[in-house]
Amino acid sequence: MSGELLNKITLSIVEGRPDEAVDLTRQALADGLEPLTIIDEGLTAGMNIVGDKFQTGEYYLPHLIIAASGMQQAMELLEPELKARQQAAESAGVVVIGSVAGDIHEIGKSLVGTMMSASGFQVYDLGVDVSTEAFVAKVKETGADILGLSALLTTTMTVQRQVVRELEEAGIRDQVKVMIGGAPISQEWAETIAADGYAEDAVGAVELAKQMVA
Ligand code: B12
Repeated sequence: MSGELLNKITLSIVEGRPDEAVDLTRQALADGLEPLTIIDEGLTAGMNIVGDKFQTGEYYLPHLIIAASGMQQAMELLEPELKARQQAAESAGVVVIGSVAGDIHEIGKSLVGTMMSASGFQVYDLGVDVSTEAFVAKVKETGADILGLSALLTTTMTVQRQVVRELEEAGIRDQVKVMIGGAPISQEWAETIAADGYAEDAVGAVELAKQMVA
């Protein structure tokens, strides 16, 4: 039963019906499905198919925009549920997060921020297309323990390296752990640019953040 509902959520994203994605998400929550299951096996599964279709030329930019709108509206229902389920410990640490300059993909970055905040971290989400200077300034201002850098494009991955270098030049590289993520990112890339860690998804990001402040 739940598999069928999750498939319907995936289809509503792939076929561009945002209102239906929201209605089905509401139904899935009412049926007792876990928010993370709905995100991973319903919504994100749909976004990945949309991305593949875009890559092969079957879909165009408007398809991506409509799919993103469906997922974002569904996330508005899911975020409070995610927060309610996490056992927020006493302040786990301070996190600054954002999508790097030139990158306007925000859904995954926001999900990582929400999960961290639900796990007790104090999160400063700077949004998307964040300049390198703004990241460095916010780390200085907040004395952040962790800086999270999201990049969804192969062209913006390199900006993650620029931020790491800028932290070095500002003399604060050893005061903050840099965590990177996004679809094209890998552990190997983290090592190449001397970041402190990489996580594939929001659950992994929280685990890594906990290890980083331990
Ligand atoms: C939705 C979408 C868009 C939307 C974004 C809307 C929004 N408000 O966010 C819009 C339409 C704006 C868009 C635009 C473009 N997009 Co786009 N987009 C996507 C799509 C379909 C889904 C992304 C998404 O939201 N996924 C769902 C979330 C939950 O997953 P996620 O983002 O990967 O995040 C998870 C992990 O990566 C990780 N994570 C993410 N951030 C971080 C940060 C940290 C610190 C950590 C630890 C982990 C972490 O955890 C997250 C949660 O689990 C992807 C395809 C794909 N499969 O990724 C293409 C994709 C990323 N886009 C692509 C492209 C090419 C573009 C455009 C250049 C298209 C164009 N011709 O204009 C523009 C670029 C705009 C820009 N300058 O940024 C390509 C990138 C190819 C490449 N390798 O560079 C992709 C891969 C599609 C494809 N297969 O071709 N896009």
